Amino acid sequence: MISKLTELIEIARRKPMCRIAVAAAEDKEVLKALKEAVELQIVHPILVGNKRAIADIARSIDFDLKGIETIDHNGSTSGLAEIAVSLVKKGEADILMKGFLNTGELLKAVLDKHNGIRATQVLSHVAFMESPYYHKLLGVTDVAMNIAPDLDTKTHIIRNAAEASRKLGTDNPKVAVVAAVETVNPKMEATVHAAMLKEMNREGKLTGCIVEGPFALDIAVDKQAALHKGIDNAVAGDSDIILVPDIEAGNILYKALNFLGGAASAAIVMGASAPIVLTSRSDDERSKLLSVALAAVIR
Ligand code: COD
Repeated sequence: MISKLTELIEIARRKPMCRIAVAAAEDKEVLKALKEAVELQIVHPILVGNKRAIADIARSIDFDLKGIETIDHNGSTSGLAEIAVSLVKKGEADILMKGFLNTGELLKAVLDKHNGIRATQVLSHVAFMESPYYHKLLGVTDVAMNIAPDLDTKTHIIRNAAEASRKLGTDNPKVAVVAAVETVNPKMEATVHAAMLKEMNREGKLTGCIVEGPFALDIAVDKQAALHKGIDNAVAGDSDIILVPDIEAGNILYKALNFLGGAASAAIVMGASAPIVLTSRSDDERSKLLSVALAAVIR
């Protein structure tokens, strides 16, 4: 079981190098992360974007692009996303990475009915967080793709995150479905969904993980807080994955952990024919490198 994000780099280095298609590669943090990933022999990039801008940034960070393919595209960012996605579709790349473009634009190209790379019913994002205040990696899902998932979509989000967690070595990940409270309140949809997801898990309709909830966040991550509230089960205080109610709650939790909580993170989108590195534009180079390593480990 992986407990520190840096282990991802060690594991990725032991695997054969993979090819990564980067949409809108003209981004300093993206290129810095790729430079390091190349030096560590984790990936071989194919850069898509404005060739001159890419070359200028590469020069400024001493990234030697010799032997690295750059596909020059100066048109729309949606066209650029389509080119990067097509490289994965044609089997010329093993990982897709978002550079300096809008998340929605890349995801639309990924989901396109004819030219996209959708491989399962629902694609979803999972971020693995390493917090100084938690005893293991914590998967948080979905903080970046599914906006307001219904119950069925949440089952797929759990499946995708659990699959990622299993690939990191946690056989039967513990999933906490979080809400504002730990009791079911019909006026709070997240609590109703949590109870239903737990029931589906008990009935064998949602397998490969242990689902509990509704939990307030403290119960999911702090055993003492859970015991104090009279909740004692395998998931309380020892969650591997947190399922958030919607993108707003998730994105705020993710950024609070990163910017206020001293956490490090690695994140990908699961459910496409290749893992997608989809870090936020404000994520630093380290987070981007860790996400590339995560994708290389999971693919
Ligand atoms: N998985 C599989 N198929 C999907 C998914 C999904 N998660 N989402 C939509 N689809 C399919 C639909 O079934 C439909 O067939 C087609 O795609 C279009 O569906 P729409 O019209 O709902 O989707 P879009 O193209 O308007 O938007 C999809 C996005 C993923 C772009 C959208 O949900 C989105 O903008 N998400 C938030 C992205 C974002 O801004 N993140 C910011 C945080 S970094």
